[in-house]
Amino acid sequence: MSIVDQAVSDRFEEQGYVLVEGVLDPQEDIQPIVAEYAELLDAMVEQWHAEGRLSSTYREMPFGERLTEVLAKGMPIFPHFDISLPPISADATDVTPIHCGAAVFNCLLRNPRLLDAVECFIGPEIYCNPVQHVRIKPPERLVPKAMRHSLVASVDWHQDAGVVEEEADDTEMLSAWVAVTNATTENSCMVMIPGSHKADVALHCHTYERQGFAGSTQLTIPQEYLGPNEPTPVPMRAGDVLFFHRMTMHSSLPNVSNDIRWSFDLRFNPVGQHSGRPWFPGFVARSRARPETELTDPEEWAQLWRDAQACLVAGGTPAFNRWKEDDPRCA
Ligand SMILES: O=C(O)CCC(=O)C(=O)O
Ligand SMILES: [Fe+2]
Repeated sequence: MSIVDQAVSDRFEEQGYVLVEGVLDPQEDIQPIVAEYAELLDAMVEQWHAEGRLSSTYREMPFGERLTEVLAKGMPIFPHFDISLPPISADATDVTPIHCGAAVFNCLLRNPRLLDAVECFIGPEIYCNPVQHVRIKPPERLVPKAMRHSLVASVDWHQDAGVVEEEADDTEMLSAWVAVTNATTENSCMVMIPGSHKADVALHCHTYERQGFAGSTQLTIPQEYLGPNEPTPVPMRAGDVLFFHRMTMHSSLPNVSNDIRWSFDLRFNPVGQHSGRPWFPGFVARSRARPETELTDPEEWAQLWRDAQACLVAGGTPAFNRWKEDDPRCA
């Protein structure tokens, strides 16, 4: 029986989100991804140490502590970790880093168990939408204030439809939030507003108290637009996936624990629909009708991002932001 049965899809329809337990296998799926990031962190730390920017390599520390230590020292590790370019493409230069690793591609984006579940929600023609991030959140108190952006610290109320272009409002974009570590109310789990997906795109305002990624503002739904339903935290175990609708209002809690919280948020939509960030490359992750269109090579995926980057750098900035900074409703 599929892990997404009728009860699971009914819950998704009703609440706008549903937790599916044990989608990823700790050994087969999660371990290679963790190893790939450990290698990447190691390479960056060695480089910064060799350049004299770090006084130690912290080689003896476990991954989470080492990452936290390096961040606390002000090293900008997150652009090297993320699996997308910065959302505000003006920030992309020809040296903007991005992580397009084989383990991320094979064990996550094209993970057959994950795609089986995705197929139950959006059907068998599955496009891997390029709006995707890794978020490894250290204990918030240990992160320098200037670095507490949305990949590192808590995230305020928004809908995923609100952070992509308007042309994707009708795209059946499914968000898949994958827990690499356990996520708890102490370490920054997600908080969802049940039923909020039944409304339209709500007003999002630029907030200056919280940072988006790479110098952008964070987009936030003002309190009075959140509706009457009680926000519900969703604790998860490593390997679980939280699926949610593009209109579901959600946020995440601050990490007040002593350890990192690690997730990937991915998005999938039926092939042929607008991605919402057309200057970024998605790919066909599964097609039952035309299997020959599936992208199967992680190197090709990496090349798509390099090509997109070159294009952005050469062509200037696509005007991306549906929310005006001077919207009078946000005053
Ligand atoms: O992981 C987080 O803190 C927020 C993630 C999020 O907003 C999303 O997955 O759409
Ligand atoms: Fe989101």
